[in-house]
Amino acid sequence: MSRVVRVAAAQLGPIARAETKAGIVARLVALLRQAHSFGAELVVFPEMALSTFFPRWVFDDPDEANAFCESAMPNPDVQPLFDEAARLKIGFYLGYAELTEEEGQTRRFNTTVLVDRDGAIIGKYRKIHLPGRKTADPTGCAGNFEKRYFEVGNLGFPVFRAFGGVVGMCICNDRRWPETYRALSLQGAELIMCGYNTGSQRFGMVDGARVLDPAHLPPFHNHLVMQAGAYQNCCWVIGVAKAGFEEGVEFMGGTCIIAPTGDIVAQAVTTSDEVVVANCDLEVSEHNRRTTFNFEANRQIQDYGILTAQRGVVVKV
Ligand code: CDT
Repeated sequence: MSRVVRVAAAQLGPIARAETKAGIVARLVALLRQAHSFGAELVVFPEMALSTFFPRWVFDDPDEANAFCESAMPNPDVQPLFDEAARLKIGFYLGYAELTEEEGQTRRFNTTVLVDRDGAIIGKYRKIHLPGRKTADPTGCAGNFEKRYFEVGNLGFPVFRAFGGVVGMCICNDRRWPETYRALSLQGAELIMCGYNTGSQRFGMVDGARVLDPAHLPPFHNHLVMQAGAYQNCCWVIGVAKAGFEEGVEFMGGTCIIAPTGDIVAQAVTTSDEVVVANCDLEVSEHNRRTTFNFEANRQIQDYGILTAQRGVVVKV
Protein backbone atom coordinates (compact mmCIF):
# COMPACT_ATOMS: atom_id res chain seq x y z
CA MET A 1 0.00 0.00 0.00
CA SER A 2 1.25 3.47 -0.72
CA ARG A 3 0.03 6.89 0.38
CA VAL A 4 1.62 9.45 -1.92
CA VAL A 5 1.60 13.21 -1.58
CA ARG A 6 3.37 15.03 -4.39
CA VAL A 7 5.34 17.84 -2.79
CA ALA A 8 7.14 20.82 -4.33
CA ALA A 9 10.05 22.60 -2.69
CA ALA A 10 9.92 26.17 -4.01
CA GLN A 11 13.29 27.80 -3.47
CA LEU A 12 13.53 31.59 -3.66
CA GLY A 13 16.47 33.55 -4.92
CA PRO A 14 17.38 36.70 -2.98
CA ILE A 15 14.78 39.31 -1.96
CA ALA A 16 16.22 42.81 -1.96
CA ARG A 17 15.17 45.28 0.73
CA ALA A 18 13.66 47.55 -1.93
CA GLU A 19 11.52 44.83 -3.50
CA THR A 20 7.79 45.54 -3.22
CA LYS A 21 5.40 43.12 -1.53
CA ALA A 22 3.45 42.89 -4.80
CA GLY A 23 6.65 41.89 -6.62
CA ILE A 24 7.53 39.27 -4.02
CA VAL A 25 4.01 37.79 -4.05
CA ALA A 26 4.11 37.67 -7.86
CA ARG A 27 7.29 35.56 -7.62
CA LEU A 28 5.58 33.22 -5.15
CA VAL A 29 2.56 32.89 -7.45
CA ALA A 30 4.87 32.05 -10.39
CA LEU A 31 6.54 29.32 -8.31
CA LEU A 32 3.14 28.04 -7.21
CA ARG A 33 1.98 27.78 -10.83
CA GLN A 34 5.15 25.95 -11.79
CA ALA A 35 4.68 23.54 -8.88
CA HIS A 36 1.11 22.96 -10.03
CA SER A 37 2.28 22.27 -13.58
CA PHE A 38 4.58 19.60 -12.08
CA GLY A 39 1.55 18.00 -10.42
CA ALA A 40 2.28 19.08 -6.84
CA GLU A 41 -0.45 19.14 -4.18
CA LEU A 42 1.64 20.93 -1.58
CA VAL A 43 4.29 23.66 -2.01
CA VAL A 44 6.86 24.55 0.62
CA PHE A 45 8.25 28.10 0.50
CA PRO A 46 11.25 29.35 2.55
CA GLU A 47 11.47 31.02 5.93
CA MET A 48 10.55 34.73 5.78
CA ALA A 49 9.41 34.45 2.18
CA LEU A 50 7.64 37.83 2.15
CA SER A 51 10.61 40.11 2.87
CA THR A 52 14.32 40.43 2.82
CA PHE A 53 16.00 38.70 5.79
CA PHE A 54 16.02 41.88 7.92
CA PRO A 55 17.52 40.28 11.09
CA ARG A 56 20.91 40.59 9.41
CA TRP A 57 20.78 44.24 10.50
CA VAL A 58 20.89 45.78 13.96
CA PHE A 59 18.32 48.58 13.90
CA ASP A 60 18.78 51.09 16.73
CA ASP A 61 15.03 50.98 17.23
CA PRO A 62 13.99 47.31 17.12
CA ASP A 63 10.51 48.45 16.08
CA GLU A 64 11.97 49.38 12.69
CA ALA A 65 11.54 45.68 12.05
CA ASN A 66 7.76 46.14 12.01
CA ALA A 67 7.88 47.40 8.44
CA PHE A 68 8.99 43.92 7.32
CA CYS A 69 6.24 42.12 9.25
CA GLU A 70 2.71 40.96 8.48
CA SER A 71 0.07 41.92 11.03
CA ALA A 72 -2.57 39.63 9.52
CA MET A 73 -2.46 36.46 7.45
CA PRO A 74 -3.72 36.55 4.82
CA ASN A 75 -3.75 40.27 4.14
CA PRO A 76 -4.47 42.24 0.97
CA ASP A 77 -0.85 42.01 -0.22
CA VAL A 78 -0.69 38.23 0.14
CA GLN A 79 -4.28 37.50 -0.91
CA PRO A 80 -3.31 36.86 -4.59
CA LEU A 81 -1.22 33.88 -3.45
CA PHE A 82 -4.08 32.45 -1.37
CA ASP A 83 -6.54 33.00 -4.25
CA GLU A 84 -4.34 31.35 -6.86
CA ALA A 85 -3.57 28.42 -4.59
CA ALA A 86 -7.29 27.86 -3.93
CA ARG A 87 -8.02 28.11 -7.66
CA LEU A 88 -5.32 25.54 -8.44
CA LYS A 89 -6.29 23.40 -5.43
CA ILE A 90 -2.76 23.37 -4.08
CA GLY A 91 -1.73 23.77 -0.45
CA PHE A 92 1.32 25.60 0.86
CA TYR A 93 3.68 26.35 3.75
CA LEU A 94 4.61 30.03 3.94
CA GLY A 95 7.17 31.61 6.26
CA TYR A 96 6.92 35.27 7.27
CA ALA A 97 7.71 37.73 10.05
CA GLU A 98 4.59 38.08 12.22
CA LEU A 99 3.54 41.19 14.12
CA THR A 100 0.78 40.59 16.62
CA GLU A 101 -1.00 42.05 19.65
CA GLU A 102 -1.16 39.42 22.37
CA GLU A 103 -1.83 39.83 26.09
CA GLY A 104 -1.83 43.59 25.62
CA GLN A 105 1.64 43.61 24.07
CA THR A 106 3.01 44.04 20.58
CA ARG A 107 4.99 40.94 19.70
CA ARG A 108 6.97 39.62 16.80
CA PHE A 109 7.45 35.97 15.88
CA ASN A 110 9.23 34.19 13.06
CA THR A 111 6.21 32.28 11.80
CA THR A 112 4.93 29.89 9.19
CA VAL A 113 1.39 28.93 8.24
CA LEU A 114 0.11 25.81 6.56
CA VAL A 115 -2.68 26.41 4.06
CA ASP A 116 -4.98 23.70 2.71
CA ARG A 117 -5.99 23.12 -0.89
CA ASP A 118 -8.99 25.44 -0.51
CA GLY A 119 -6.93 28.38 0.71
CA ALA A 120 -7.85 28.00 4.40
CA ILE A 121 -5.18 28.18 7.10
CA ILE A 122 -4.84 24.77 8.79
CA GLY A 123 -2.28 25.78 11.37
CA LYS A 124 0.53 28.00 12.47
CA TYR A 125 4.00 27.44 13.91
CA ARG A 126 6.27 30.03 15.56
CA LYS A 127 10.02 29.40 15.48
CA ILE A 128 11.36 28.07 18.76
CA HIS A 129 15.14 27.91 18.26
CA LEU A 130 16.03 31.54 17.56
CA PRO A 131 19.66 31.94 16.51
CA GLY A 132 21.94 34.95 16.69
CA ARG A 133 22.36 37.81 19.10
CA LYS A 134 20.31 40.56 20.73
CA THR A 135 22.99 43.20 20.41
CA ALA A 136 25.63 44.28 17.90
CA ASP A 137 28.66 42.02 17.71
CA PRO A 138 31.97 43.81 18.21
CA THR A 139 33.86 40.88 16.64
CA GLY A 140 31.89 41.16 13.39
CA CYS A 141 31.33 37.39 13.34
CA ALA A 142 27.56 37.45 13.82
CA GLY A 143 25.27 37.86 10.85
CA ASN A 144 22.03 37.00 12.57
CA PHE A 145 20.14 39.07 15.17
CA GLU A 146 16.83 37.22 15.37
CA LYS A 147 16.93 37.29 19.17
CA ARG A 148 16.72 41.08 18.97
CA TYR A 149 13.48 41.08 17.03
CA PHE A 150 11.57 37.87 17.78
CA GLU A 151 10.18 36.09 20.80
CA VAL A 152 10.59 32.34 21.20
CA GLY A 153 7.61 30.64 19.62
CA ASN A 154 4.77 29.90 22.03
CA LEU A 155 2.84 27.30 20.07
CA GLY A 156 5.04 24.24 20.68
CA PHE A 157 5.57 21.86 17.77
CA PRO A 158 2.03 21.09 16.64
CA VAL A 159 1.17 18.47 14.02
CA PHE A 160 -1.74 18.56 11.61
CA ARG A 161 -3.73 15.84 9.87
CA ALA A 162 -3.53 17.10 6.30
CA PHE A 163 -2.50 16.13 2.77
CA GLY A 164 -3.32 12.49 3.47
CA GLY A 165 -1.06 12.17 6.50
CA VAL A 166 0.29 13.81 9.63
CA VAL A 167 2.52 16.81 8.93
CA GLY A 168 4.55 19.25 10.99
CA MET A 169 6.52 22.43 10.51
CA CYS A 170 9.75 23.92 11.74
CA ILE A 171 11.86 26.90 10.69
CA CYS A 172 15.54 27.16 9.79
CA ASN A 173 17.65 26.88 12.96
CA ASP A 174 15.08 24.42 14.40
CA ARG A 175 16.43 21.85 11.92
CA ARG A 176 19.76 21.69 13.76
CA TRP A 177 18.10 20.41 16.96
CA PRO A 178 17.15 16.73 17.28
CA GLU A 179 14.25 17.53 19.61
CA THR A 180 12.47 19.34 16.77
CA TYR A 181 12.08 16.15 14.74
CA ARG A 182 11.50 14.00 17.81
CA ALA A 183 8.77 16.27 19.23
CA LEU A 184 7.00 16.14 15.88
CA SER A 185 7.51 12.43 15.22
CA LEU A 186 6.35 11.46 18.72
CA GLN A 187 3.06 13.03 17.69
CA GLY A 188 3.02 10.96 14.52
CA ALA A 189 4.49 13.39 11.99
CA GLU A 190 5.26 11.71 8.69
CA LEU A 191 6.39 14.80 6.80
CA ILE A 192 8.22 17.82 8.21
CA MET A 193 8.53 21.11 6.32
CA CYS A 194 11.40 23.50 7.00
CA GLY A 195 12.15 26.81 5.29
CA TYR A 196 15.54 28.42 5.88
CA ASN A 197 17.73 31.51 5.31
CA THR A 198 21.29 30.39 6.02
CA GLY A 199 24.52 32.13 5.21
CA SER A 200 26.98 30.31 2.95
CA GLN A 201 29.78 31.47 5.18
CA ARG A 202 30.19 31.24 8.93
CA PHE A 203 32.76 33.05 11.04
CA GLY A 204 34.09 32.17 14.45
CA MET A 205 36.65 33.59 16.86
CA VAL A 206 39.83 31.56 17.28
CA ASP A 207 42.54 32.98 19.56
CA GLY A 208 41.09 36.48 19.20
CA ALA A 209 40.96 36.40 15.41
CA ARG A 210 37.96 36.14 13.10
CA VAL A 211 38.23 32.88 11.19
CA LEU A 212 36.06 31.59 8.38
CA ASP A 213 34.71 28.04 8.71
CA PRO A 214 35.88 25.70 5.94
CA ALA A 215 33.60 26.39 2.95
CA HIS A 216 32.28 22.84 2.71
CA LEU A 217 30.91 22.80 6.26
CA PRO A 218 27.79 25.04 6.14
CA PRO A 219 26.14 23.18 3.22
CA PHE A 220 27.29 19.83 4.64
CA HIS A 221 25.73 20.59 8.03
CA ASN A 222 22.56 21.81 6.34
CA HIS A 223 21.95 18.44 4.73
CA LEU A 224 23.46 16.40 7.56
CA VAL A 225 20.93 17.56 10.16
CA MET A 226 17.91 17.18 7.91
CA GLN A 227 18.96 13.76 6.60
CA ALA A 228 19.62 12.54 10.14
CA GLY A 229 16.30 13.99 11.32
CA ALA A 230 14.46 12.22 8.51
CA TYR A 231 16.15 8.86 9.09
CA GLN A 232 16.00 8.80 12.89
CA ASN A 233 12.36 9.79 12.93
CA CYS A 234 11.04 7.96 9.85
CA CYS A 235 9.84 11.21 8.30
CA TRP A 236 10.02 12.97 4.99
CA VAL A 237 11.81 16.30 5.38
CA ILE A 238 11.34 19.15 2.93
CA GLY A 239 14.12 21.75 3.33
CA VAL A 240 13.65 24.94 1.34
CA ALA A 241 16.16 27.76 1.04
CA LYS A 242 16.16 31.45 0.33
CA ALA A 243 19.38 31.46 -1.69
CA GLY A 244 21.89 33.66 -3.44
CA PHE A 245 23.31 37.12 -2.71
CA GLU A 246 20.79 39.14 -0.71
CA GLU A 247 21.84 42.63 0.38
CA GLY A 248 25.51 41.68 0.02
CA VAL A 249 25.30 38.43 1.97
CA GLU A 250 25.27 35.04 0.32
CA PHE A 251 22.65 32.51 1.39
CA MET A 252 23.23 28.87 0.60
CA GLY A 253 20.79 26.97 -1.60
CA GLY A 254 20.63 23.22 -1.20
CA THR A 255 16.84 23.04 -1.22
CA CYS A 256 15.96 19.37 -1.10
CA ILE A 257 13.40 16.68 -0.46
CA ILE A 258 14.63 13.94 1.86
CA ALA A 259 13.08 10.49 2.19
CA PRO A 260 12.75 8.70 5.55
CA THR A 261 15.74 6.60 4.49
CA GLY A 262 17.81 9.77 4.75
CA ASP A 263 18.30 9.88 0.98
CA ILE A 264 17.95 13.17 -0.88
CA VAL A 265 15.48 12.38 -3.66
CA ALA A 266 15.26 15.85 -5.24
CA GLN A 267 17.57 18.84 -5.00
CA ALA A 268 17.69 22.35 -6.45
CA VAL A 269 20.70 23.09 -8.64
CA THR A 270 20.59 26.91 -8.63
CA THR A 271 20.56 29.71 -6.07
CA SER A 272 17.55 31.35 -7.77
CA ASP A 273 13.79 30.86 -7.84
CA GLU A 274 13.47 27.14 -8.58
CA VAL A 275 10.97 24.34 -8.00
CA VAL A 276 11.81 20.69 -7.41
CA VAL A 277 9.21 18.00 -6.78
CA ALA A 278 8.98 14.46 -5.47
CA ASN A 279 6.34 11.88 -4.78
CA CYS A 280 6.47 11.42 -1.03
CA ASP A 281 5.04 8.03 -0.09
CA LEU A 282 4.07 8.37 3.55
CA GLU A 283 3.92 4.58 3.91
CA VAL A 284 7.54 4.07 2.92
CA SER A 285 8.75 4.40 6.50
CA GLU A 286 6.21 1.95 7.98
CA HIS A 287 8.70 -0.90 8.06
CA ASN A 288 11.28 1.15 9.96
CA ARG A 289 8.59 2.44 12.31
CA ARG A 290 7.68 -1.13 13.20
CA THR A 291 11.28 -2.32 13.55
CA THR A 292 14.47 -0.29 14.13
CA PHE A 293 12.66 2.89 15.09
CA ASN A 294 9.69 1.40 16.88
CA PHE A 295 9.67 4.09 19.57
CA GLU A 296 7.34 2.19 21.90
CA ALA A 297 9.40 -0.97 21.85
CA ASN A 298 12.92 0.43 21.75
CA ARG A 299 13.13 3.96 23.03
CA GLN A 300 14.86 4.21 26.42
CA ILE A 301 13.64 7.21 28.33
CA GLN A 302 16.10 7.92 31.09
CA ASP A 303 16.70 11.00 33.13
CA TYR A 304 20.05 12.25 31.92
CA GLY A 305 19.53 15.44 33.85
CA ILE A 306 19.99 18.92 32.52
CA LEU A 307 23.18 20.77 31.70
CA THR A 308 25.24 20.55 34.88
CA ALA A 309 28.73 21.56 33.75
CA GLN A 310 30.27 23.96 31.31
CA ARG A 311 31.55 22.11 28.29
CA GLY A 312 35.31 22.13 28.25
CA VAL A 313 35.44 21.97 32.04
CA VAL A 314 36.55 18.59 33.30
CA VAL A 315 34.27 17.31 36.04
CA LYS A 316 35.80 14.68 38.31
CA VAL A 317 33.47 11.96 39.49
N1 CDT B 1 17.61 31.86 9.87
C1 CDT B 1 18.31 31.02 10.65
O1 CDT B 1 17.77 30.43 11.57
N2 CDT B 1 19.64 30.91 10.42
C2 CDT B 1 20.50 30.10 11.21
C3 CDT B 1 21.88 30.63 11.24
C4 CDT B 1 22.67 30.01 12.32
S1 CDT B 1 24.35 30.08 12.01
C5 CDT B 1 24.84 28.45 12.27
C6 CDT B 1 20.55 28.65 10.75
O2 CDT B 1 20.50 27.79 11.62
O3 CDT B 1 20.70 28.37 9.58
